[in-house]
Amino acid sequence: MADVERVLDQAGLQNPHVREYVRFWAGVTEPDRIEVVDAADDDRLVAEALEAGELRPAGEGLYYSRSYVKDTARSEERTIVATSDPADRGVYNNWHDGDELGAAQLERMRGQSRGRTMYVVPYLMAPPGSPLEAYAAGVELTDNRPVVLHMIRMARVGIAHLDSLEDPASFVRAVHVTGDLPNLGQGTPEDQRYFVTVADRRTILHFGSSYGGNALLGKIAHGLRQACYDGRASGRFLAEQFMLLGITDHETGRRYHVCGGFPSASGKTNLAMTLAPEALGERYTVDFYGDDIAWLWVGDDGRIRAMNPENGVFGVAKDTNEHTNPTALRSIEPGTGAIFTNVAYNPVTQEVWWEGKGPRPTDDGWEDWKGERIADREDGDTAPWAHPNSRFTTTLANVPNVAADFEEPAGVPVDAIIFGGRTSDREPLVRAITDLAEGVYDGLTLGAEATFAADGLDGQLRYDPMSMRPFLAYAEADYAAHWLKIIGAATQQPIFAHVNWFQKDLGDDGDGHFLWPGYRENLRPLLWLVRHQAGEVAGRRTPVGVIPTAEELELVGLDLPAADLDRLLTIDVERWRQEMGFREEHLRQFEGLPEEIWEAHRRVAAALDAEAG
Ligand code: GTP
Ligand code: SPV
Ligand code: MN
Repeated sequence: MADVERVLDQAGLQNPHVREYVRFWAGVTEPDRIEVVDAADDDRLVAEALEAGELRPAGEGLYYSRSYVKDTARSEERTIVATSDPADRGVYNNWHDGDELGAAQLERMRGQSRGRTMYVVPYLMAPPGSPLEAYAAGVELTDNRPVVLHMIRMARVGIAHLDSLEDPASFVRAVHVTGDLPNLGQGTPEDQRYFVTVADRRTILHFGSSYGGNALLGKIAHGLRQACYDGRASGRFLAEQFMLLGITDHETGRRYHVCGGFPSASGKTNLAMTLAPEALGERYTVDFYGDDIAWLWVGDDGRIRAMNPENGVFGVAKDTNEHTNPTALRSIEPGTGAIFTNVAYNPVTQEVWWEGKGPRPTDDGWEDWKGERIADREDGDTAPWAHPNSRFTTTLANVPNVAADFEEPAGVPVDAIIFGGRTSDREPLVRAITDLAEGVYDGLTLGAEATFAADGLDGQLRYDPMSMRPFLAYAEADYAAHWLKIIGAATQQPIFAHVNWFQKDLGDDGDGHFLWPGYRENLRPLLWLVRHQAGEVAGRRTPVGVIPTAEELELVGLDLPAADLDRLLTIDVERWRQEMGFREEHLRQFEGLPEEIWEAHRRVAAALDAEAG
């Protein structure tokens, strides 16, 4: 067994609580070696990973990796939030008793790191100096080197982050054990995988994966699930699956900040990295703050402030190209240190490719995401070359439009909170909501099609409250109350809005095309929203919010069929009335939902009934 004390001494890791934690888990998982990681070790670790074949070269300072074929996305049914309080049982968090589950998980992990190295990865999920720093420190123990390389890109990594702990015992204990991936029965009744957050012990125990949110524990398990719990337990903040961006109007000199949640693989990265539409590019710029997580709190100025706790982007590769997201392509250019996972690879030319990147390459030698030579595949051209949930990993500093103040500890003031998702009918392009309870109600009733980011759920229509369904840590009714409390405490309330880039032409003779061109054009409805909030455009009042008139929407340089625009800015009252019944059923699941939310529901329903006459 590894000599824990010597390794920790050599690394200068003195925090006795961290030492005790490392010692304890090394005793459980029994690694052969222990190593303490700092971000400065990246070059050496990359070299070792290349040598070991865990990474392969994909251009200068670019790397390619594959995860095990049955380990390519988050597994929602294997993910559990456990506490000692049954009142934390929600509809979506798979609540279990923490003591019971923690003990079972420990047994599952026993001896499972034999023959491997345990990497000790101290990290911070916040810009240094953040008022929420007390909730941001963690130490991931992982027996997987590619996971370490991803953590170095996605979080701020180094033992220095442990020095500033006010309470030296207060760090998230995040243990990741890969397990014997080919023998875990993924997707069968004998499935061995469990991804557990024991939230009231600030302990995360993930076993049986090396991919994404299952394994990079700073990101989803700490940055969302644990922080969701801590935000409420402390009464101080919200942790949400939100993107965060800034808009500057160079004509007026005004600056706006918009954050918001769309379910996994539904456009957060694309929106936060977007460029202004070409015809508006002189006047507006968009700054990137974050694409997947935001923590929100009431600042000293009384406004809602937001920050991105992450240090990198774990972005969907599919359909990323010069038209849809040129900014993303710049952030993964040679020299950036980016890692591509589960895309197609050409070992001869060391290129990577994914569906929607551009024309399919014709050169010989390409391998699909599983490592099979395309030329040898039985399904030849029909099966995708890249996994639909294949991703790129790069640091925020590589994103060309990253905001100058992205590491500002005080965060940025939030002007607008938006919700959206893949909804092929009913939802208009944008509808603004000024009432707090109606805004929270809108988030709670976010209904959209699930995507390939969760195993086996692609295309299912489901409710996804605030886009947090897979990440909620406690009961939904309490979550709603916490939202009302935090946003309600602000002296200047952000405006809410629901947006939809995914409405389709589904009429009798419709061809199913997206009615809205999307991508960089998405700035147009956001501009309308911030102008509406400033009182510059009135919009048209509907039972479900205020929507733009065609004249108010900045459409210069956009050639949109009149019929499509009309549909994008119309409320189908009958379809909405039908939806209200589904919403009622959905909300009824949340026992003890604040009365304000039910009142908002009844107000919207009554307004729809009145409209229908
Ligand atoms: P996670 O990282 O999984 O939480 O997802 P995300 O919300 O950041 O998703 P992302 O921005 O990476 O988008 C995923 C997919 O949505 C990609 O395949 C995009 O091409 C597609 N997409 C994004 N924006 C638009 C849009 O405006 N219109 C259309 N039609 N597709 C879009
Ligand atoms: C998501 O699935 O919403 C992601 C990717 O952002 S993962 O980090 O794998 O959760
Ligand atoms: Mn996400």
